Amino acid sequence: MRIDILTLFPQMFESPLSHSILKRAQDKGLIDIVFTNIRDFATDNYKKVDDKPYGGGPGMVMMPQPVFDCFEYVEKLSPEKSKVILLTPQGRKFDQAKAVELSKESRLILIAGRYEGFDERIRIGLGAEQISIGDYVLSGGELAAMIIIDAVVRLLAGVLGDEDSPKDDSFSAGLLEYPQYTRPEVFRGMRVPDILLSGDHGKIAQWRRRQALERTKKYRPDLLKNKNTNQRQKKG
Ligand code: 4GX
Repeated sequence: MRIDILTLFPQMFESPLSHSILKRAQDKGLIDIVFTNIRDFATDNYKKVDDKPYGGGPGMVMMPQPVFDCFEYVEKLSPEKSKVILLTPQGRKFDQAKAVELSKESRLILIAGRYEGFDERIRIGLGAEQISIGDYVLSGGELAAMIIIDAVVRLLAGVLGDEDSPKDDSFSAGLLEYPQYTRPEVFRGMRVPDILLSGDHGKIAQWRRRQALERTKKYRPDLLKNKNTNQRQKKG
């Protein structure tokens, strides 16, 4: 998968992308992440990319010209068909189903904006899908883009080892995970449940399913309510 990121702050991505799974995915050549700085497409001497809103009001708005020029340049860098994503609070809320959907694309172009927003013509002109990572206001789209990259890349074939297959994740079954334990058997007086030490794999699997369901009921009942709806949506 190729991932292009249009941003005013490419350095913000350096640390998250150079550790652990995201680093390994790049080292193995499973993903190719390319940054393009929107500011490089500013045309005046001050490299200006924002301006005052028409009609007045506080804050600044991202100008259409640098974003359009940057986007058109990036699109031509590679021939694959791409899915264009704009990070914004007004987008559809990102979830695991969307991560799975995006993991099937061969190329993503993520646009991370700054300031109080984009000139509306950017939204209209680029034909981008708008995605929000949640109902809160960030100071820019960069962290949102990183969250999407992280959730998507770990789903790509070959990125995770066999042992930590994404099939076992919370949400892949629409439930939270069952409780996990590792050594020692007793820690500060707290014992590992006997069933996990029994060696009865059938019983263990049954216990885990039950625990996952109980936990979901207790902590995230909304997931159970949405479960049928989500499945119906998936089937179309
Ligand atoms: N989930 N923000 C984007 C600036 C902006 C506004 C409108 C383009 C259009 C956010 C979120 C988020 C704050 C990122 C405003 N750029 N992004 N930014 N929540 O809050 O994705």
